[in-house]
Amino acid sequence: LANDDALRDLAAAMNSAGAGSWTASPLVAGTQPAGEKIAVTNPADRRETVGHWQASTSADVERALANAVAAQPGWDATPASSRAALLEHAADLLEARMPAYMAMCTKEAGKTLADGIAEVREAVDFLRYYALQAREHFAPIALPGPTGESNQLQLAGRGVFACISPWNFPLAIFLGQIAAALAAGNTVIAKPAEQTNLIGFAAVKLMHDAGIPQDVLQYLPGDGATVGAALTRDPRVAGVCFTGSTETARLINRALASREAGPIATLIAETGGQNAMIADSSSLPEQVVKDALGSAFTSAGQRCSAARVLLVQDDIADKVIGMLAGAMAELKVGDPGLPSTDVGPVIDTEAKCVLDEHAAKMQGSAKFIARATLGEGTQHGTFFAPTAWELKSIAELDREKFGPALHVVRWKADELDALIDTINATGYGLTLGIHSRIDATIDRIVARAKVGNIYVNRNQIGAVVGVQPFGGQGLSGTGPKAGGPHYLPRFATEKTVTVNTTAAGG
Ligand code: TXE
Repeated sequence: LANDDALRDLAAAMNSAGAGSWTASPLVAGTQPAGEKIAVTNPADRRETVGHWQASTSADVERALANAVAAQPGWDATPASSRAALLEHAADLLEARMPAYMAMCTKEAGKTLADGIAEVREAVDFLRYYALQAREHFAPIALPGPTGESNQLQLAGRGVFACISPWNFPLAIFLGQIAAALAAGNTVIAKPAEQTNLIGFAAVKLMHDAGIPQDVLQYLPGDGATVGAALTRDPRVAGVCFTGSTETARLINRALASREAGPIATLIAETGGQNAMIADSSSLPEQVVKDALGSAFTSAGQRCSAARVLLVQDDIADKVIGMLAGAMAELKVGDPGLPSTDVGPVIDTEAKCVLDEHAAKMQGSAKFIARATLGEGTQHGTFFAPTAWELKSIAELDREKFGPALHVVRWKADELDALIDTINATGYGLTLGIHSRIDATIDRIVARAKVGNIYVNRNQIGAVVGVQPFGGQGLSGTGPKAGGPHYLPRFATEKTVTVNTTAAGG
């Protein structure tokens, strides 16, 4: 985290970044927005209007698709190095405009300053990484072959990609999806989550400012069930890149499969998790508590990588639970725009209701451990105080609770394999934390667990682009991993060109 002075400077810059006057509308080449204006309120104080957005009409969707189809061959023919240069320019612009984008992350998505910084940085990293990948993958590959023949493998764009993204990383995931699809030679129609239209609009504007043509990248804010569904059922869409809930990924899969015309579309989906952190009796309780707290409550628990269940071996469980309760009492929950705040609001009223209902259910069935205190001025926002309960088994949890709710389960030495099997049996396979100082135990868990990202003796959170490719398996996603070397090729088609070099002119 930056030091307090740096955060204060950023906060000051953010406050002059125009909150209240932000607007968002569809960005479709050749059209003027016509939809009704809808107010956007601040999750930390629902009385504050931070801007307005206009939903896309069906005419916008139609025009965007026609534009995207027409523009794709030209974009695909643009050298990969030129496409990469535009993405790199966008990364430079984003860095230069950081305070304004952080301000939007705070005012529209309720992000703390630390989360806002991380969000902008990750978006910059995605832009640069996929630019690098485009330069690397899109150079033709010469393949060995018999004398008298040359063989070459080339990559090309698939066509039109719909990028459908969530609200929890409204800049990083949103721009990451777009950057990968564009880098690979596709034209893109981007649909943000309903909760973060202002950030999505500003991100697409930035890409246009960087030189991405307006018909190559278009922006369609609107409901998933209308705008999102219209895109996924349209035969002109060759691929969908989606991050969000497992249920929506299934709906999109079904929509793509039931199309009777158009290409067999590609779906790249990254979905939720039911993530566990395992701590055995050799682990350091201080480290376990610090990492469990960081993983479960950073970003108000609204990260797909967040630990939802802390599984502690019984002989250190009392100590860990006691320390956890003590640490939770220190958490500062409140205005995300203040440098001292650890945990901000959850995204909307619906998310808060789901968490309140979960808390009511836990009250009847689980043992209460601790609840953080809500700070001053939180009564008008959608806040849920970070809370921890003790359960008898991980199987008591039904689906992922996307917020600052942590569950602790004790286990005995002879139960380790069964424990991993129970985690695997949830069907999700996103992240897993291991705290142990015994190499054989770590290796045993790593080998048996069916998950995408494993974190050993460290904070189980996020991933560094290009260093820790991120993504799950099973109910958690299709792969390939975002920010990894295999991601970009999935957005492309392969062409093998075989030439008889002995023929006249060959
Ligand atoms: O996701 P949705 P929500 C998980 C997490 C959370 C849950 C719900 O468990 O509690 O998802 O979040 C668009 N056709 N994650 O409700 O509904 C929608 O408009 C096409 C995990 O926000 O799946 C939005 O743009 N598109 C996660 C996007 O899908 C449709 C991040 C996601 O919305 C559509 C966020 C349809 N029929 C939530 N219906 C992670 N892995 O980080 C909706 N959409």
